[in-house]
Formats: sequence, structure tokens, C-alpha cells
Amino acid sequence: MWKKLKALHTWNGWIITFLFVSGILLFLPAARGILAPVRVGLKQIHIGVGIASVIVLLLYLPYLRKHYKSRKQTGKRLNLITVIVFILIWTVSGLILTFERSVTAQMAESALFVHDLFTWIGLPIILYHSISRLSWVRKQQAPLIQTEEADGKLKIPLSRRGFIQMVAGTAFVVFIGPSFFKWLKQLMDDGGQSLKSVIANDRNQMTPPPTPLPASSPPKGGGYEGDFRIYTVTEIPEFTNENWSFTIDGLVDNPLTYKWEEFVKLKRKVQVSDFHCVTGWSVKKVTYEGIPLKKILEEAGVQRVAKYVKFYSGDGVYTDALTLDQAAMDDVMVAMLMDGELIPSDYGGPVRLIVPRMYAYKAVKWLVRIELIDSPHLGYWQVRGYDTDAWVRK
Ligand SMILES: Nc1nc2c(c(=O)[nH]1)N[C@H]1C(S)=C(S)[C@@H](COP(=O)(O)O)O[C@H]1N2
Ligand SMILES: [Mo]
Repeated sequence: MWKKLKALHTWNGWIITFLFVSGILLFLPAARGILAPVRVGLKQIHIGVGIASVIVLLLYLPYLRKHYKSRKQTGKRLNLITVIVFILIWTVSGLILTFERSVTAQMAESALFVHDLFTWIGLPIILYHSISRLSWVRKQQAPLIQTEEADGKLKIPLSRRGFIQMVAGTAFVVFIGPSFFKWLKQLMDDGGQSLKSVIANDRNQMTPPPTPLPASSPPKGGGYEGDFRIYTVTEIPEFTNENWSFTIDGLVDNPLTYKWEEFVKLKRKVQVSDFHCVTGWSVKKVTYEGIPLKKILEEAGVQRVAKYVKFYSGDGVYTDALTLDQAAMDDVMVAMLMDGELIPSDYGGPVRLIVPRMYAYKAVKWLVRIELIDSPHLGYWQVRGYDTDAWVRK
């Protein structure tokens, strides 16, 4: 019996370790570029192993009833119950996230919050627990430091186990801590505060800055609600008037290239729209100001042979595309301001695409070129396994 339980425990330990590592890798914005080719596969494995963790959990249950009843085992029992509760919460929130496209944005958002929160709480607890159980740590319970007291008795201030736990704890705080605090800070800041700190971090130097329309400042939408996660698959590009331009070419009658000074003079409009990432987070009521894509296309004169609109990021890597019909939707915008401020570099400025009715992987950041083409183009994430159908159905 105990042998079986021990084997189960080892299995469970490895499963949870894998889920932590893969989960953190899927979460870390800095890992998006490097992991892009395997992201979709890694997520599927994470989900599969997550489901397997429930099966292992079910195998535990009989032991929980039989063996942990005695007084002596209450500590272990509490441990086990904690682990079970965590796994259940991760599973339920994880399943909601897996079927993110069929639930409401609010539900996906809550599930993501719970999934993240319990990971941040559970990670240090389980790390601590599992290190103290590793066999090579358990064997080394001899004191690391021995001090001789005046009365001749030996005192043991720090065991090997305690020392290793301390080192692991420190490593945890140093490597994972910053991400945790960022997450926490975003949670507490309102949209305005996080926009301000991102603006303070703006690496673009565009002059003159655009003058916001009255509907933009103060923002007609009242200021956005929620938090953007800053996503990029490259280094974040930096733009000045010298290295920035905006081109529309391909199957058009009048190919155009604007410099910033001309581009800021184009007529803009203001709209309030929501922003949904397919990983579960949403930002509501963003007041965007920019040029409707439709107007830019009219200006350039789309030729009859053109069927698709391809978008290029100034990062040199990211692209995406829309059909002409999709591109003609009223709310597809080449946005320059959000909540009355020039879009800062972290959020894809000075100019990014906004397609409110589709998932934000369509919302190409650092947009610098639009090309009219006659054959379909798969965008950066679609090549790497994302659905070509990006419509938000809620
Ligand atoms: N150039 C570029 N555009 C991009 C991405 C990217 O990595 N690079 N990520 C996309 C995804 S998946 C999302 S959810 C949004 C995130 O926008 P944000 O970084 O402003 O929050 O940008 C989209 N546009
Ligand atoms: Mo996304």
C-alpha cells in the first residue's frame, strides 16, 4: 500500500512540475518569440497533462480515506487536501480556458485570473514541499552548521534540508518574483495608471505628436478597463521620424508612402472598442483614434484583382491579413491614439492595427505597410498553429 502511494506521489510530483514549467513558459511574455514554433503544441501537452493530473488525483482518493484518518497523519492529510484543492481549481479554470472560444469573455477572464493566482500561490508551496521530499535532500538531514553552546549541548540552527529550501526559495524569488510583482501591480493599477507607466517607457520619438480629437481627450469611453499584456515576438522596435514611414502598395492604383509629418495630418475618427486576446484576457472600452482602414484603401484605389489585405509590422517579422470584405468593416482602424495618448511603443505605436471583432493576434503592432494581394496569406501565428478564423463569437 505505502509503496503504491509513494509511486503515486512521485508521479504526481513530476506531473505538477511539468505543469508549472510549461505553464510559466506559456505565460512569460519574454518567451513568446523563442517558443513561437512550439507554443501551440506545448499548450496542447499542458492541457493533456493537466487532465492526466486529475486521474492521478482520483487514484489518491482511496488512500486519503483509509490511511490518513489517524491523528498522527493530520499534517500529511492537510497537505494532500491542499494539493487536491489546487489541482481541482487549476483543472476547472484550465478547462474553461481550453474552451475559451465558447464561453463569454468575462468567464475566460475570470478563469485566467484564477489559473494565474493559484499558480502564484501554489508554486512556492509545492516547490518547498517537493524539495523537502527529494530523496537526496532527505538523506542529508545532518546539520550543516553545528554550534557548541556553553553548556556543551549541540544546537542545530540550519539543517541541510533547510539550507537547500532557503537557496531554492531565494532562486524562486529572484527569477520568478519580478513576473509575479508585475502581475500583481497590473491587477491593482487601473487602465490609466498602466497606460501612464507604459508611456513613460515609450522608446519612440515622433514629432510632432498628434493632437487628440475632442472625443479622445478626455476619452469618450471613459478610459479603458483591464490590462494589456505586452506581447512581442521580437525586440520592441524603436521609431523616429527618420526610420518610420507608412506604405500602401501592391494591387492598388496609387501606391503611397507617408512620412510621419504627413501621416499625422490625415483625417482621423474616434471609436470605443474592446480588445480580446485568444489566451483569455480582454481589455474593455478602449478609446481608439485613427484612420479607418477603409479610407486608406479608398485613397489608394484597390484594383479589381486584389482579394486580400496584408499587414506588415515594422518589427520585420510579424504579418497578418484580412479579406477585402473583412478589411472594409467600419471598425477596422489604423490606430494612432488610445485614450487620447499617442500609442506608446510597448502597445504597438506609433501606429497599430485594430480589428475589434477578431482576436488580437490580427491587431498587428508597429504597422508600417499594407499590401494588396490576390492570394491568401497566413499570418505569423496562423503559420504556427493559430486558427485562421479569428472571429470573436460572444
Ligand atoms: N508585431 C506584433 N504584433 C502583435 C503581436 C506580436 O507579437 N507582434 N502579438 C499579437 C497578439 S497575440 C496580441 S494579444 C496583441 C497584444 O497587444 P498588446 O501587446 O498591445 O497588449 O498584439 C498582437 N499583435
Ligand atoms: Mo493574443
